[in-house]
Amino acid sequence: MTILVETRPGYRVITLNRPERLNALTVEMAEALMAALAGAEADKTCRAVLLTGAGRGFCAGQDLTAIVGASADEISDLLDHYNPLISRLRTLKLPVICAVNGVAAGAGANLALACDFVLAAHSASFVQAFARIGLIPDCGGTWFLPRLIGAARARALAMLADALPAETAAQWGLIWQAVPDDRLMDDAHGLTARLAGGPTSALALVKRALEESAGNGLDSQLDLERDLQTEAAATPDHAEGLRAFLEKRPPAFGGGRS
Ligand code: T3D
Repeated sequence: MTILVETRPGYRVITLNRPERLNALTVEMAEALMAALAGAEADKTCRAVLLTGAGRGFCAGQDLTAIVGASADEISDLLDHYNPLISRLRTLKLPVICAVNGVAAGAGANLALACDFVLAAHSASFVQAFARIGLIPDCGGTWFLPRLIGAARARALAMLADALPAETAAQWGLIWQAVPDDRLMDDAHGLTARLAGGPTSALALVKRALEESAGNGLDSQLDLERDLQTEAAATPDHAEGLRAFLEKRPPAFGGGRS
């Protein structure tokens, strides 16, 4: 099995599972990931997703042994499998937390960056390895990098292909947090459980608003916020949030979603 899926109360854990190749990506794996994300979204009891890797690496990007001898067209056809996966992560109506347990290279780094929260172990690193093999960052790398860390740092990571240690990645704002190795999975499960207990529909709308902001001017974004706020205001979780405030107790969000 190239991925493992585990159900926890309120959320699912998806583990990339080719540890002998640092969880390098294959088409089969991308398809399994797409199916696992669809399954998580279809399950109304699932309110968040945690993505991580088995073994000492998170994901070493495209499995290079699978593209030896492939034509340029065959290589670019791979993106027909990977691009939908990146889009799916961005539009999934659930928070996705990525626990980067080791090196995240090439498409593996950008798979992590497509998630809503990235927590990385101090020993982990992020490598836009593409230039090392004469390719350009794909799987959203050229979109995520300048937006997250600015043009100068994006250019350096993409063109030099040096490994960026997790702690620097967190200082630069590329990821949410770098944590000691022995705390990574506890912290990642804690964050995922916390988000799974949140107002699921509102969190999905936050995700959409932030995503669309990248292509909007302020006036368009204000219009979008009004539309999405109308949707959020109609959810039972909004009513519960207000009741909890007035009753001076923590909210118990049901997370119902359409
Ligand atoms: O255009 C397209 O559509 C194509 C898509 C492209 C998207 C991409 O992701 S391109 C970038 C592909 N990834 C890379 O170039 C990274 C290759 N890997 C590395 O540079 C290094 O392995 C790492 C820096 C990630 C980690 O180094 P290290 O020293 O910790 O581990 P290692 O010894 O190199 O790797 C351990 C094993 O995993 C090793 O196998 P072995 O010798 O024990 O049998 C190694 O060959 C294997 N491995 C690592 N990365 C890949 C891989 N096998 C296949 N594909 C890999 N990407």
